[in-house]
Amino acid sequence: MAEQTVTLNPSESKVVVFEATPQEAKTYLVSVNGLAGSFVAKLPPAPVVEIIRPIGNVDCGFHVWCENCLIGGYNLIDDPGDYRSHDGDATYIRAEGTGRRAWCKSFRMSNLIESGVKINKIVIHTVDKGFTWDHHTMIFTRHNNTDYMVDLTSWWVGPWTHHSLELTTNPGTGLAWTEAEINALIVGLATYRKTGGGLGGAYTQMYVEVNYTPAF
Ligand SMILES: [Ca+2]
Repeated sequence: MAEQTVTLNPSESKVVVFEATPQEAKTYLVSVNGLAGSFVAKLPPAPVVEIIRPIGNVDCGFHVWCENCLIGGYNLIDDPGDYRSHDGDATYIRAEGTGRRAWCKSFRMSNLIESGVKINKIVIHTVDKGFTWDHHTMIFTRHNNTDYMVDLTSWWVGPWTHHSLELTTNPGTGLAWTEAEINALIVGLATYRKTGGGLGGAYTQMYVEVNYTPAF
């Protein structure tokens, strides 16, 4: 047990410091020569994953060319749950038209429920489909009006398929995401289509998992 002897003259005071390194998360009682007090040792909070979803359409930086976007857009890809519970062909957006063309569509996302958090990473999830024509699965995040695009596939055709993009930093800053950036997050989907008319790439669901550490 730590011990310090302090001698005081009348009207004199001194600060006495004892250091303690708690080994467990609990309340520790402190007694100094009959003076009782306490302190609480807490574990650091565990990371939490919160899902945010599209809540609005935002103009895209390049050619918008999109079936269904005019009648909704974001609410066609806000299917609840995760990528295993998407609604498939029920609601989706897709590239349309003829010829080899690029297409994109971007969305504002909901805010985090909790505040005062430290963002560890985000993972953007999408479920998309290559119809009769090949497409590329591309996801971008926007920062200061610039879109930072990541092409996740080469040309492909296939059924509804889960793709995701993990970002530990904001590509626009090269730094960890801030809470303000997440609450103003704009995420986009894009595709190329190889050639011809008919059905191109389609998206039925998109959401973002935000991994953060709550305030201590
Ligand atoms: Ca859908």
